[in-house]
Amino acid sequence: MTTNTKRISLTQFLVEEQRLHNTVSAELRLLIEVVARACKTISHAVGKGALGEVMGSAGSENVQGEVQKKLDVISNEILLEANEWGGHLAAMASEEMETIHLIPNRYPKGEYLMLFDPLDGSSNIDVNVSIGTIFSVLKAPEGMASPTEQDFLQPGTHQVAAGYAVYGPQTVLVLTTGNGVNCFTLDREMGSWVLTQQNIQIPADTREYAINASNARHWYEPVQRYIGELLEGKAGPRGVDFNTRWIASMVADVHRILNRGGIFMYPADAREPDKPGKLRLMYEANPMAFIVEQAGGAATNGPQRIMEIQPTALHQRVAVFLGSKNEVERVTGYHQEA
Ligand code: FBP
Ligand code: AFP
Repeated sequence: MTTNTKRISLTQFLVEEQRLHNTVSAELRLLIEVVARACKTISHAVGKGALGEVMGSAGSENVQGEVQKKLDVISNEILLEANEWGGHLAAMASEEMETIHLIPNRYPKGEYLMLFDPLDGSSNIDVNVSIGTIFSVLKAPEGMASPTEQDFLQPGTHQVAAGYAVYGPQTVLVLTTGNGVNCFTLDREMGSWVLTQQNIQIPADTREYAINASNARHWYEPVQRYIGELLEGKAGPRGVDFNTRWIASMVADVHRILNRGGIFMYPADAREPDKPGKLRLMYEANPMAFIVEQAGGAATNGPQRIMEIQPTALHQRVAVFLGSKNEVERVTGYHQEA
């Protein structure tokens, strides 16, 4: 990984990506720039906190029956508005909306579909802990007249771009177009994204893991076995002590792992046997899996590679194990044995 690069803007970076890789079209480049601009606006709203009347509940529920925070709703609107008019998208889907959002007839339509979680880490919004935005871009099927939900149900391997923004002590944007992973930091004075980390690589080994341990009594055997080993520390099979890190914002936990390794887990558990985990395949797991794999890591739902799952519903949930390759392979092996 290279740090402290000379000052390269997101625009310059994307223009160069377009020249180098035929997978990055002018439309895709402009789409990413629009998303990045929307993330800047969300960052500004998040930064205002109590001064901006953006805190607290919006008094509504999303399709999953979760209480929406004002910032969830504001961020969703910012992303929809920013991306409607550019002509790059055929339709959008959001974790906060029941069904897909078509581009209004007054605007031209493009060849891409975008899915997003406008504000990830809801429980941290009101307590000034890092939160973020996650997005995933797919190609719309060729010859499609008007997009339907079915057009979005493509496996993660079909993603042409994915990224996330973290609104933390700094605002950063992490991006992949399938050619490695790069990170941009928001220069708040200049209002521009500056390339600050190039070709990020996740170490294959780690001594850090992230899981909500309060659910331990509900975990299935492969997770019990794996975490049991980590807790044994020096006496366990790895002969080293492990450290827990759980921020409860997937964006922030993944960002830490991207920077110094680790394994993030949100398993399915015995509380609701029909519910395969908490996180959403299309808005959270697929884009994060794409980023993590592009950074040399791995991502599975236990037995299977996340990006190869054929989605069956827009808001489908999935178990998630991602990060440092050797640890993900180990816990994946335990699921396959079971
Ligand atoms: P939201 O979409 O409601 O924010 O849920 C996703 C999430 O906040 C993840 O970012 C995070 O990893 C996880 O839920 C935290 O879950 P828990 O509340 O069990 O710690
Ligand atoms: P520092 O002063 O080195 O940051 O340590 C304090 C602290 O980071 C505190 O803020 C945390 O609650 C705690 O340490 C975390 O400790 P673990 O490393 O044991 O999780």
